[in-house]
Amino acid sequence: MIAVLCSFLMLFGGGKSQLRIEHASVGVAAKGMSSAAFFTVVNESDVADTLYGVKAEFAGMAQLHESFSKDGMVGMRPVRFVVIGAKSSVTFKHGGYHVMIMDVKENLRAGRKVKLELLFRRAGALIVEATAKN
Ligand SMILES: [Cu+2]
Repeated sequence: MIAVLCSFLMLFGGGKSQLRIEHASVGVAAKGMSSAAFFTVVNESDVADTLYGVKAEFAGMAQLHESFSKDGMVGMRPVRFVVIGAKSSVTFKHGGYHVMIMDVKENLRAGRKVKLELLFRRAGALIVEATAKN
C-alpha cells in the first residue's frame, strides 16, 4: 500500500514543471474593444501541467477560450483549463485555443507591449510580455 502511494505521489504530486512561453502576441484593438492573445506553451519537463486561468491588467476581462465548429457553425466558448502534456507544447492560435480579452483599457497599437499572467497548477503564475500585432 505504501509503495503504491509513493508511486502515485511521484506521478501526480510534487515536481515542478518547466514551462516556456513563446511568441506571445495580442491583436491590435481600440480602447473598449475586444482582442485575443496567442502564444505557445512549451513544456520540457517530465510532468504535465495545466493552464487554468489568465489575468490581464490592461483589459476588463481575460478568459481561456477555444474555437469550435459544429454542424457548419463556428463559434467560441470558454474553457476551464488546458493541459500541457509532459515533453510537449500547445499553441494558442486563430481557430483554436486563445485568450479572449474584453474591454481593452487603452488603445493597443501595433508594437505595444502588454503583460499577461498565465496561471498554471504546477509552475504557478508566469508573466508573459505580449506584443500587439495586426
Ligand atoms: Cu474567444
